[in-house]
Amino acid sequence: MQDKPEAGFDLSAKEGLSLLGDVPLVAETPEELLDDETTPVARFFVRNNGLLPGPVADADGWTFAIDGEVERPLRLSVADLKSRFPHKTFRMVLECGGNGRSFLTPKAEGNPWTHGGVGCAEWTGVSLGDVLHEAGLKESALFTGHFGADPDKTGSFEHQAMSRGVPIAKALEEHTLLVWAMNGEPLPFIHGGPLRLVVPGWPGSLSQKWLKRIWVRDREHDGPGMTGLSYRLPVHPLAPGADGKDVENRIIESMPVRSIITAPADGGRYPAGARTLSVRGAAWAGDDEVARVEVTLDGGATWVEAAMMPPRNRYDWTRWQVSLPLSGDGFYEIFARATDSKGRAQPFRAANWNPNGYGCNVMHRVAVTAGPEA
Ligand SMILES: Nc1nc2c(c(=O)[nH]1)N[C@H]1C(S)=C(S)[C@@H](COP(=O)(O)O)O[C@H]1N2
Ligand SMILES: [Mo]
Repeated sequence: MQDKPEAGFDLSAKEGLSLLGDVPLVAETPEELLDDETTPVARFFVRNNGLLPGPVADADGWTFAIDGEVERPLRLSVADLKSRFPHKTFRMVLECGGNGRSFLTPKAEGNPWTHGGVGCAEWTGVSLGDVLHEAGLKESALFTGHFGADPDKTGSFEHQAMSRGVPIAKALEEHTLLVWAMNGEPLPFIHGGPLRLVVPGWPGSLSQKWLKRIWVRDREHDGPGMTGLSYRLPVHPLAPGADGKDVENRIIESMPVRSIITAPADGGRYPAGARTLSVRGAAWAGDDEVARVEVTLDGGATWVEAAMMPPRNRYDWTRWQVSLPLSGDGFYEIFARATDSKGRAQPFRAANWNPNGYGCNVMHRVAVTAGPEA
């Protein structure tokens, strides 16, 4: 990933990502590079909505504020977080709300993610709830508003590139973290270092990078990314291509169930006579659990259930693998379908068209050939 590096960031630190946009910087991970149990930083997708904030010399000295509907507004440094609150490390999925968007027809507005706007890293920090309790939530504390240090895409520091928030119950979940380390290393600048939020299971846009402020509010937050059609889905199914402006919609909370095939890679070749196909991947389901993953080689006529590795903690992804017999040489299309603990499975065909293209969890398809090309 070398083309047109954005000023201030060396893209050579990332391996094999596909650039979807350079200013703001947006890059996704090809599915076959998501084959690690824990996604390495070098393979973790990047999604910026604005430009980068200025360089940071002293990570522990970075401060952020908690204010609004609290008894005691706080200004804390990363060093304060490290010394005053219990440390938590969880491996958790971070996924862009638009992941899968490119599979919608007609094309929806926004970055054309395939299935690679996702990664699963070990995040270390403190529970946001522990800090909110220290600030003392008033009864009027209903919602959070998140603010970062990055300027918007015109370079203006007066407007937030993105400022979203969650109902207070989500903010108080143990797994909603203020994070300073990723995979055991100081949180990289491009991923929001020195300090970011990780709000697992919900759209990645809630996981504010370069965190400067959490405004505790007495109503739903209304920053950029909270109003209009942003992160909203129509309540009643829309005809594909409709403008969706005057219909009832609701904000996306938990992300839908999804699986990706991380091996083999699309276009894989096997020697003539190969009779076993070993397939593996990852699956996750927003706030819910993955109940099962199944794989088909015959367009869904028959399915084989994959073996799943137990997730390490809530919001971790589930790694899965399965060996399938091949009846002979030839061309095979592999589809993987995950089902969540509420019985919802991924569709074969992109459904729920919406103008901004959120929540498209259509099944991932990988094609391979055994023996000579047919
Ligand atoms: N300050 C700030 N935080 C942000 C964003 C941003 O543009 N600015 N983008 C959000 C979006 S849309 C996503 S999907 C995730 C991506 O996190 P990553 O770049 O570490 O993968 O960051 C979120 N946090
Ligand atoms: Mo995103």
